[in-house]
Amino acid sequence: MLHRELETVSKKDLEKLQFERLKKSLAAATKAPYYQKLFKEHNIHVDSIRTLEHIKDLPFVTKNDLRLSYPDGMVAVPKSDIVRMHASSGTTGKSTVIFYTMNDINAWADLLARCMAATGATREDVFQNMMGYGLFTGGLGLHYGAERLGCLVIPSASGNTLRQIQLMQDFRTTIIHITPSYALHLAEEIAAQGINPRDLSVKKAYLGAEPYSEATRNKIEAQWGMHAYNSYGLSELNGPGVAFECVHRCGMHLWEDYYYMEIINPDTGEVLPDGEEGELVLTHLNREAMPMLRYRTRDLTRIIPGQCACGRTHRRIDRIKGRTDDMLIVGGVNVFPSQIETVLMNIPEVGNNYQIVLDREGGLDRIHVKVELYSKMFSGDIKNIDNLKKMIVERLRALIVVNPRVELLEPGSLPPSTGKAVRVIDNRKL
Ligand code: DLL
Repeated sequence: MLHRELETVSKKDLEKLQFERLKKSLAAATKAPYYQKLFKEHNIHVDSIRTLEHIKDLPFVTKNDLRLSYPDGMVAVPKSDIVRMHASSGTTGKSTVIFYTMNDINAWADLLARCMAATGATREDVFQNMMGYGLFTGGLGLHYGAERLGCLVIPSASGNTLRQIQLMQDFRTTIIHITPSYALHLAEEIAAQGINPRDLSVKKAYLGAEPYSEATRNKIEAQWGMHAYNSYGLSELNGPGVAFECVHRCGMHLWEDYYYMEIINPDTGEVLPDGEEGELVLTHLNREAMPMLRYRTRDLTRIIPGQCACGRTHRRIDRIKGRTDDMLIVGGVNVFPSQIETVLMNIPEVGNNYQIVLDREGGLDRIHVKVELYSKMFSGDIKNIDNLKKMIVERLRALIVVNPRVELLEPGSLPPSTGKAVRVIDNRKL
């Protein structure tokens, strides 16, 4: 089926296609050691999944399962069929690693070309990709999609602000792919160069990889004089391209021929009806190397009832409202407070209390870690404190990638916990 037919497929035909593809995903999963063990433990026979509804009989998969099956416990194809890997942002070492066959890469590129076309992008567009290239899925994911659509792709990656501006001016960029926080920062930098971002040729921005509000979208659109489209995805489910806004920009079409979606009550696991807010759970319907079955995204959203004016039948999800775990996204990088805690608590000089403060300065996210030390540390040499600070910064940076500001404090400086400790103070106005 062509994309247009697939995008406007009837509910009945979609469900038929989903079920055919689900059976393939299940058959593929039985080749992966992780699922073999899981199915055995839960006494699941994939043949007993005889309708889409039966998907509820499968247990959920979590990020922790991926970590435990590191590096390749979820791989369902011979190693020689794998052509690429990516990894979830933020963590180093044993993070969540994702593998792709050539068919997976091609299907993903097709999907991203579909997303871009839904926003009105064409082969006439100049696409400047300001997302990180490398293990992060944001850069290469859209890169291949934009090429497939026939755009001129500028793989400028993130950072190097002055060069970004130069490229936008010299090659008359029409679409940018960027995190919302970098879009805010870049607009300020452009203005600082005496240029009005509205005078550039940028007409569209694809914003994603981190949470942001409708107010932030409005601000970015006003600063740049363009339309901004919300883009959602996660590494475990390929990366970007899971859900994308069309020209109507009223919720993101979740591509239901690629992903089977459920919204669950995060506490009970019960599947909720359209319209109710809960946690998004996704199942791959056409993945060879590493099919995810009922993956708990931890992202909170709802299915927007009703059909979109564009005529696409794939249901839309609302802007992500938050997460059911404590993962923070700092400048597009995923950070778990528990990782910071582990680093701190492995340092003997560190006392009992610490606090993580997040701020947004000039559009950029800053992470500030306040750490109480044991009192004996303050009676000694100031040089020791400096060295300790350097060591904490280095250890944190090695783990969470982003550059933290570390402040060492005397015991009792931070408000003592009177119940559930408030470890994270997020001052960013997302
Ligand atoms: O952020 C993939 C991506 C790249 C999406 C580029 C869009 C654009 P991860 O690093 O695995 O993958 O982080 C995934 O980021 O579970 C959400 O919590 C959050 N997230 C992604 N897009 C949005 C969005 C990429 N549009 C995690 N709104 C997800 C809110 C988002 N949160």
